[in-house]
Amino acid sequence: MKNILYLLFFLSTPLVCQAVSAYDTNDDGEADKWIEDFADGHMKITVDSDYNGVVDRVIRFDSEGRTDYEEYDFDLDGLIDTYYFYGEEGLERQEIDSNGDGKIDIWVHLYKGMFMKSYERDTDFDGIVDQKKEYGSE
Ligand SMILES: [Ca+2]
Ligand SMILES: [Ca+2]
Ligand SMILES: [Ca+2]
Ligand SMILES: [Ca+2]
Repeated sequence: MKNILYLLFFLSTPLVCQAVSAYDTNDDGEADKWIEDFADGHMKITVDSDYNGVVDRVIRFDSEGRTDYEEYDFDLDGLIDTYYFYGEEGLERQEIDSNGDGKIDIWVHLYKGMFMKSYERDTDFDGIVDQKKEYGSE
């Protein structure tokens, strides 16, 4: 499921990037923050927050400046472990790799950007959801 979402994400992204700006925020001579402006007005910020040369944070903004996608490597092991997907009402879904094996094992669905609608978990990390909980949606 995660791969399909990813594919759609990239297919909906214009392939032509207008401009990339690289920044060296800690003055060590290596770029650690990149800002890309795309032809359709959206923007992407990529950050290497611990300056080890490996990107650990990506944030995308739509043409109106609203966040529409984020990914983080919170434990800085080089693998992205948390993804945020945004819709019209703000944050819609969070996907988490809680054991650092590179595979999502928690899916959280939200409404109105902050209320939990439901979640699914793969508690034994075999790739199959084994726990689901639904909350009220309104
Ligand atoms: Ca730097
Ligand atoms: Ca890093
Ligand atoms: Ca990680
Ligand atoms: Ca996992």
